[in-house]
Amino acid sequence: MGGISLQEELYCVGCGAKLQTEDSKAPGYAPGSSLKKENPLCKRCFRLKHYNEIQDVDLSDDDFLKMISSIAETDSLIVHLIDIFDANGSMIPSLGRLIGNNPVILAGNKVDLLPKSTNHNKLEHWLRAEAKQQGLKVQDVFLISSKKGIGIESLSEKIEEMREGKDVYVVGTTNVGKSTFINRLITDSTGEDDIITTSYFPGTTLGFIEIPLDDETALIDTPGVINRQQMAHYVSQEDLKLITPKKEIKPRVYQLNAEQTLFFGGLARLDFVKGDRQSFVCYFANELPIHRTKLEKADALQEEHTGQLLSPPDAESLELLPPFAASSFRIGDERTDIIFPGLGWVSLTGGDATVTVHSPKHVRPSIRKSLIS
Ligand SMILES: Nc1nc2c(ncn2[C@@H]2O[C@H](COP(=O)(O)OP(=O)(O)OP(=O)(O)O)[C@@H](O)[C@H]2O)c(=O)[nH]1
Ligand SMILES: [Mg+2]
Repeated sequence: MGGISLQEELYCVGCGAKLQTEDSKAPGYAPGSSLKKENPLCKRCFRLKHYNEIQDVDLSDDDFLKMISSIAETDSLIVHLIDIFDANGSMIPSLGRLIGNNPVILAGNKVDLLPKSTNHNKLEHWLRAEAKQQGLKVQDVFLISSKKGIGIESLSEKIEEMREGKDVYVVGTTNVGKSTFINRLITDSTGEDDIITTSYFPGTTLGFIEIPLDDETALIDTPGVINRQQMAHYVSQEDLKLITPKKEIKPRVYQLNAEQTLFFGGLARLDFVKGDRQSFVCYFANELPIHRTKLEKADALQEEHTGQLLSPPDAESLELLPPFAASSFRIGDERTDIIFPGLGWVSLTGGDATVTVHSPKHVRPSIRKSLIS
């Protein structure tokens, strides 16, 4: 017997893929029996939810972009979610092309990961300035934690005020927490937990998922935009788990003299080339090992020990990682953060310093005024 022919189209509540019973490798596959359930889940979501196991799907970056760019035709409100831990990597400068002239609220998610000493006002200002610099027009900026429920209430109120009875699309780069955010709103209003599938793997959501707001309008989860500059695409699943902070980051402080080097696992390296002895305060997942060495030994160490003493990367990541490129920064008196996208940042306490960052070619480092008060 062939697959069940469906009277009405059914979509997976976990990922938004159209459910089908024919091709077990394609998105939305579910055994016929599960389609009779109230909230049917595809096999991929089932396995993700229960075994934390990801099945690759045959959808390209372009397929997702095409889907998302249909938002340009709508009259709606956009919530552009970014991951404040990877703000540069998760902001979408070309958002306008995807969503047309619809108004945008920018929400920086995952604030629960920041150390207590972070100045939220400074961070908000920085996000505003960064958005402007990237040519992104936003009406308002919020800092939230979808996981811990921080800032959700004021953002919801703003959404309600600004949507003027229209649909709301939550868009963003993959993995910023769009689905977790919507789950949080569902939990707050209905008490039901974890309706939509979320995971630390990029590319979890595969289609639009509509959550009704009232009889006519909906809150819509969307698949993530894929940004090939994100570290997440160049490391194994195991390493991704390790470099993704899970709890509030505990800053690690190193007093460095010039001509010393810090390795962040073997995924990035910071050379203190020139300048006065000063503190280098490191904000990375607490599990990511940091090694200090002399600059003159750094090349050899990197050459010989990446993947062993300097790990992550594990063997699988070593195959995925692009070659390293070097960027130099001259830092003045002001407290400055050197950002390693997708990994974290290092805050320099001030005083002249010349540093060189070595990191995977497509994952470009940058600097900003320090966020610590
Ligand atoms: N610490 C922390 N982690 C979060 C937060 N929100 C989401 N996450 C985690 O970020 C990862 C990605 O979350 P998702 O909700 O699946 O992200 P998404 O944007 O829907 O991802 P795609 O569907 O792949 O585009 C998961 O491991 C979440 O647990 C948050 O506020 N704080
Ligand atoms: Mg999602």
